[in-house]
Amino acid sequence: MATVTSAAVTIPSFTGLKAGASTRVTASAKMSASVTPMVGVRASLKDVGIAVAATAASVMLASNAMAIEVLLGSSDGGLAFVPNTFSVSPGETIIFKNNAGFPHNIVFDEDAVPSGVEAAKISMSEEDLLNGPGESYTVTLSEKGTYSFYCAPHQGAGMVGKVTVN
Ligand SMILES: [Cu+2]
Repeated sequence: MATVTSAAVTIPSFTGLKAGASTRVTASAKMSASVTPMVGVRASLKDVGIAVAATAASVMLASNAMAIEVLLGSSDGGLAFVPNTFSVSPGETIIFKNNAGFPHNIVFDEDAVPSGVEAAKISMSEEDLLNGPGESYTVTLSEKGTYSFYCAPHQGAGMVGKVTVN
């Protein structure tokens, strides 16, 4: 909610519109008594400005709230990430969630992440495991590019995946 308020307030066009409306009303009042309809028109324009600002804020919130859930272990017991290949936007939340066949973990391959990215910072430790049903590991990736990852206990069984940030 705090985000909505600050986003609406800092949109410059809204402030500009409001300032313009006050100036016009003052000038008209000096010229004639027919100022009332003018004020009405300006007031609705101001309302439109608020509506536009509010819409922009909700769109921003929606994109921040984007997340993808990746299941650890397929429901038929397969040792796999589901999905095992997917794309996200920079900063989108990726939630890896225990589904079946655990324990699992998520380790990014230091040889297959975009240059400058430290695989260790976005990975669980190789020894760290998600043991219980529904346990999860959440990560966000900001650098664009392709990242390979695997589950350390099941890498040999083919539990590997690839995410593209674009
Ligand atoms: Cu696994």
